[in-house]
Amino acid sequence: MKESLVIREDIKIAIEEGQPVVALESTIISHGMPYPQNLKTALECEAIIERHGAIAATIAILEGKIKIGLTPDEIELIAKGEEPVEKASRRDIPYLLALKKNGALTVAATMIAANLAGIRLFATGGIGGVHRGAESTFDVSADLEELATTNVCVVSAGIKSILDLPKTMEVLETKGVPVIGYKTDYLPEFYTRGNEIKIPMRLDSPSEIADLLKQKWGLGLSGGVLIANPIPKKNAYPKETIDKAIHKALIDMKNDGISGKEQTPYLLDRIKEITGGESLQANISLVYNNCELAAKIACAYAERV
Ligand code: PSU
Ligand code: MN
Repeated sequence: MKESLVIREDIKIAIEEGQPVVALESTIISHGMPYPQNLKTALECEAIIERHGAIAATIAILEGKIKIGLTPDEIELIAKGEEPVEKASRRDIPYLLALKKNGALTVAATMIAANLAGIRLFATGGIGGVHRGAESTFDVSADLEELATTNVCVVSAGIKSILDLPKTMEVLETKGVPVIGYKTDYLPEFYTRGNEIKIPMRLDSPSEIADLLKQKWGLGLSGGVLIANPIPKKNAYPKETIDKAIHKALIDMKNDGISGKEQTPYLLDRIKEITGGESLQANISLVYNNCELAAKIACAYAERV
């Protein structure tokens, strides 16, 4: 129902005129980072996108409406978490709309909302994927299914390294999702640049990526594209240290009996504590880097439409 979708006026005009627009998610604000760093990061993401010539559209569900383009006050509401804001993926959208609740949207849900509005580019941190131990828990993020079906290009620092990266790559291959290494032959591993898992496709410029998107969707090959953009060298975390922190966080999670959609927020928070806050700085830096690239791709794509 279109009345559930509320697009900010300037964004609506930009989409109609084919100007570059980049979507931003809200789970990363509410469940991915602590206050007040989350608020500062969310606002800076918008500023980076605008400095690179595109319009930023942060997306969430507020009082039962899917809002494309939040105001700074609305971003603050999500960042503070004083009012209940649920982490929402595809399955949660109708429930939140029917009950007029608030929801912070995951990668999967943001792709759905962006696609409904006609936005093709989306910047995030790292996507969800196949959790370690999924062979017994069956815990596979709905982000993968969404990438298989919804026509949005997701600019990420790869798959969050708390997950099982080789299994996630296998699922993406099965589902026909192009995973593109940006200026790299190896899969970026979120907090680190990655040098172990070969990535099958590499592109070196925003305009090449825009060409790929045009080809894919022009042919009617539906589904998303995942851009894997390594964290900037100066902010990359030492691989051994982060691996140890992830290992410890996974053990703590088991001991604390955390399961389902609580897992990712728990792990990100625990890793932040174990690393004395340094993982958060890395996370913020990679998100900024993705916003910049997404804006550049959006501009190149807009020239081709
Ligand atoms: N990237 C980040 N931090 C995050 C996320 C991505 O840097 O918190 C969020 C995204 O919203 C992604 C979600 O969709 O984590 C994955 O959750 P799950 O594994 O429960 O599907
Ligand atoms: Mn899950």
